[in-house]
Amino acid sequence: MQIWGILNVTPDSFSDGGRFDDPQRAIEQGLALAADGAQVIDVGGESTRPGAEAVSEAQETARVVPVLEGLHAAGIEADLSIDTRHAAVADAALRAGASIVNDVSGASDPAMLATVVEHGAGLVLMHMQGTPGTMQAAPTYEDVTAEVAAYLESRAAAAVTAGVDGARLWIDPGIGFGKTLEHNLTLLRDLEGFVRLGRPVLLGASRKAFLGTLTGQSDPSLRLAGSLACALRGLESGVDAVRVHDVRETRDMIEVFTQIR
Ligand code: PMM
Repeated sequence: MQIWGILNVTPDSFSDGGRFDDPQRAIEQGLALAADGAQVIDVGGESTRPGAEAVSEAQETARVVPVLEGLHAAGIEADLSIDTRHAAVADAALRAGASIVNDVSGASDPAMLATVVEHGAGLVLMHMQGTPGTMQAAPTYEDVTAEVAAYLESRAAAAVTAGVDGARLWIDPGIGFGKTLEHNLTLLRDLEGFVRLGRPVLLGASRKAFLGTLTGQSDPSLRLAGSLACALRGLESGVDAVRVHDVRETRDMIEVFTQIR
């Protein structure tokens, strides 16, 4: 199972907002995540937490490009991913050294799939109900697992039709994006169903709010244990990668569990 390290270059992400909004510090953090064992560094310039401030595409691009260029110039061994919903940002990021687009909106920008194809990039399609501003208001599903899986299959089919390389096309159930606590737990319980869809699966649960609900830890940086429980569940279910803040701890957990097994 791969580890994708999270590098948010935003002033307001829920867990690490403001820590890496200086490009030099962000580059150092990206290199540290890679040294700790991340195979992919996922760079994001727009916070998607509920109620986050809107940023223009120009601002988002200006945040991520120097960091991607710096990591690339430093000869980082990890692959670089750009976490964006905007094709113009993805295009600039792919020119700056990224090779994967991580799109929490399932490639909703009409130009996104063509941009990914033009660069021969990898693509993550994530499920979200609603938009970041409204998604946690009242998430509803008849059958969350079936609906999320059907959405991901239809978006993946559209991506393949557009010419995206099927071997580099990831799906992600989108823990916390338009989901109640019960929806998140159901999706985590049903991960094998996503693995059976036959595409690489990425799981992102690190430090998310539902872990605070379950443990009483309101400070995201104190949600490591809950995050590791989710990563272990991902490992057990056969997902291909976990997207995490705490790379070294996750790597150690995977190493120990793998040796036991
Ligand atoms: N979660 C966040 C941002 N981007 N991308 C994918 N593919 N999956 C996720 O679960 C996901 C994501 C929100 O978390 P952050 O603010 O810590 O980056």
